[in-house]
Amino acid sequence: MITVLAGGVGAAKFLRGLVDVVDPATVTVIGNTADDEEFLGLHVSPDLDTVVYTLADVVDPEAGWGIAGDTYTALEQAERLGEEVWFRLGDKDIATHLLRTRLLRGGQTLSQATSAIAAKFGVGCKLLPMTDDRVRTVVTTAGGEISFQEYFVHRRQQDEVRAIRFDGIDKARPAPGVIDSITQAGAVIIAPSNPLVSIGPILAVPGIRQALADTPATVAAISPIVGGRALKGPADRMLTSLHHEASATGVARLYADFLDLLVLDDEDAALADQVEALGVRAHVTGTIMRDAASRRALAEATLKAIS
Ligand code: FO1
Repeated sequence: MITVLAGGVGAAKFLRGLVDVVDPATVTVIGNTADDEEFLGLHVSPDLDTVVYTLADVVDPEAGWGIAGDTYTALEQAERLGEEVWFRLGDKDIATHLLRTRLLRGGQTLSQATSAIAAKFGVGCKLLPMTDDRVRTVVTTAGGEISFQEYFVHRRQQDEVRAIRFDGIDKARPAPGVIDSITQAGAVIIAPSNPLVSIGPILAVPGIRQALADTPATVAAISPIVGGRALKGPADRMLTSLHHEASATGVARLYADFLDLLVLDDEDAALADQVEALGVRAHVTGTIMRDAASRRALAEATLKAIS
């Protein structure tokens, strides 16, 4: 059994490759829910949905999120009615949020709603939110605190990030199955996602980081930083402004207390010694996921390095 800690687009691509090389039924995904937000009165779980849509092969391949070929009729009408529409919810995507919101309002947990949605999309992996409790990433910029999606989408990641906190994290409990999926896994993989705002909230849920340190399984991570740059999104700038190093070594340092193995890109081969000096085994391979073949190759290389 393989457990994967996942953020959004990078994680989803890695998972798409992974389920090409192993039986999806042997994979459990623990998804970040600190990016969740209410839009138009609907509960949106962007990272969980990105994983579902990618594994179901319906994701918009350009954006990496949302549904391919979606239309925006509902959003255009919402705008006419004076709603805020900077978060682009497509018509088909809205159907997912309607379903999730109905299930939550009917008393189901986010775990139950997520499992129902994943099943309807034919996803063969087990998909668990990190927690059923409300946790929200709050970003401090020069202008004060703003929500994660305000920073990421509305303000297009242009602000320097001065601090990050996860509202609600102290009282959050790991969702059912999360701790067992880590302690009983054959391998745990941290997907190539932003270590601060995608993996960071998962690690901050009380008990999860300790489970990673305690599990007898090999814990591997794939660096989302290649040649000092984030493959997607603002992770490199965020690492620097928060006084971390924007490099594979910087990523290894953030995970060093539980990490056994870091997979880093060929371009960063010279950093392998620095990573190993942290007590983390380094495995150098191609990590850029351009197409189905490279996604599969990264999954295969990661599994081989683990075994
Ligand atoms: N990202 C954007 O950059 N702009 C959007 O308008 C946007 C809408 C959106 C709608 C549904 C969804 O599931 C994801 C969406 N995302 C959008 C992506 C999302 O904000 C980020 O990928 C994650 O929160 C960061 O992992």
